[in-house]
Amino acid sequence: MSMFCYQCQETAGGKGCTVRGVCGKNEEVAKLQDLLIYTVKGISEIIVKEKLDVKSLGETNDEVLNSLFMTITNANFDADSIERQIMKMIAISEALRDSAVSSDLHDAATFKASSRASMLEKAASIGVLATTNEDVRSLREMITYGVKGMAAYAKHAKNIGKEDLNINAFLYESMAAMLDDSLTPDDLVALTLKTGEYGVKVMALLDEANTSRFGNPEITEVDIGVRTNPAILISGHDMTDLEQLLEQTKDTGVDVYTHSEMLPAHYYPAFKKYKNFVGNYGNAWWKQLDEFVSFRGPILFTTNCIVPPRSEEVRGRIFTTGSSGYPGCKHIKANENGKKDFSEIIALAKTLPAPDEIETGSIVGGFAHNQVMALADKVVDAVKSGAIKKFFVMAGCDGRMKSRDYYTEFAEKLPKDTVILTAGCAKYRYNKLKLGDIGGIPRVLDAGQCNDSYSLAIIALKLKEVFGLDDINKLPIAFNIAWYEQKAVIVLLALLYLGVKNIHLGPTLPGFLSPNVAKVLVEKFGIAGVGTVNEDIELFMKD
Ligand code: SF4
Ligand code: SF3
Repeated sequence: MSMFCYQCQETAGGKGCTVRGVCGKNEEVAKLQDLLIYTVKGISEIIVKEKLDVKSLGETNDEVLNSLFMTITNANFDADSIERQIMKMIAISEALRDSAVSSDLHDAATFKASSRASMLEKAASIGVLATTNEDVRSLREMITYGVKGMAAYAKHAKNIGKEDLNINAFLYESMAAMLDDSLTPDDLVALTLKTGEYGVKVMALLDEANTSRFGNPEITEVDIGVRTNPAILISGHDMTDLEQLLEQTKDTGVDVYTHSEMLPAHYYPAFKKYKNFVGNYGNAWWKQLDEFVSFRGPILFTTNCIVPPRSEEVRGRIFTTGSSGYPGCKHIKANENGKKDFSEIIALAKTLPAPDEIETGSIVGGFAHNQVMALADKVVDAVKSGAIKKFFVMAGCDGRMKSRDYYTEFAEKLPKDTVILTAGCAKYRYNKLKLGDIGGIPRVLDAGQCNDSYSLAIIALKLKEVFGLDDINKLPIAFNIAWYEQKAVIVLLALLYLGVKNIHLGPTLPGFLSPNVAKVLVEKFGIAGVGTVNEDIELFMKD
């Protein structure tokens, strides 16, 4: 077996990618990513064993977040940049080790590599399958994937200047624990829940970062058509990249459109002042192969999800920044003050045609916690009067599997007295359907990006309080979540930590769940997969 990865929903056969990733990740990149995670574990062990003060570890904190983020599905396919990051991490661990007193450090904390070949050789023995007990492996990987999602959100918050060092400390604690063979499955189940606890904290931190810098999301109609100016498409999740791009393009005659997970940027008041911030182009990430062709202008990836481009022409228009990367695509780095120079992208845009129109009209979103609270009386009245029978949290990711048509059909067939609460790119399965409203409340309320699932949890907790309930599970809210990559894992663990039971997870259950671990999730939390649309709606409406 040349590689092994089962971190995302599209893993081959639902079991693991062993030759090449369904995502397009090749063996070399997969192995280098495994090794990068190994360096994170080693550094974490030194920090934990030596009781180093996280406050004094500025650069290490940042590079560890970056390393974890680089290994998220569809974020970085560039072997060279992953190799450079491994070298950086080895240098960091050497520096930390020089002052260490512990003599029993794990191999992950002490290994060195000087060439790509030695890295690949090492990687062959330290990957996922190096943990032979399948339940321990399953729990270790679930925690690691949750931590990757946590790191991504922490990095976005840090880019806005917000940091909670307790989160960084937990990250070291959990990643060091991945090397500890004395931990039992029960210990690891407890650590999984603790990961969820920190998942809530990191999403709260990012919410605070976004809203304090860009204002509270508000109800917004976002245009999905095009204008006639040349334009740049921005994808991924990082708002600070968008902010800089808008500043640099504002008087240039170049328009800016969002793609996929960047759509919710339109809901923030701070971006509304830019006249060249036109609208959203296209759909969820996996449709980019066609949509980037018709967009015609440059595309800037700030994070996942990148799909390997089909043609050189499109590849030549793709730029990456932050933790993302793709071989042959220009990577824009920040300077020491965090500033990025996008002039090359803007210059390229000016030489290219305006986007082809692929649809017209608009979509509405911006229902994050503050906006929904402003409508709270209306919402509560609608529930009390019976106009709204049930809410369906359908947050999460989208993906290319045909079986995800389930979510479109589910949204279409839901009774008219129900409201969908969504966040993440899962929304593209139903956000352009004409599902109507209930007394002025739209039947699809989009809170924002996947991290804004936090808003949905806040809304649920608020409703619990308003209705005087002692248990979140007594609310008329059902959870039918779609997952794809590791940010969805941290969202899921956060919901479990908040006590949410009976979450349905689809379109398939994670390949990384061993039968015993899946059993624990079913018995302890009532986690279930999805069935047919009709059966599921009947089941949900019965509870
Ligand atoms: Fe396979 Fe997903 Fe891993 Fe890519 S990220 S190699 S598709 S499991
Ligand atoms: Fe989507 Fe990649 Fe998960 Fe942020 S953009 S939700 S899949």
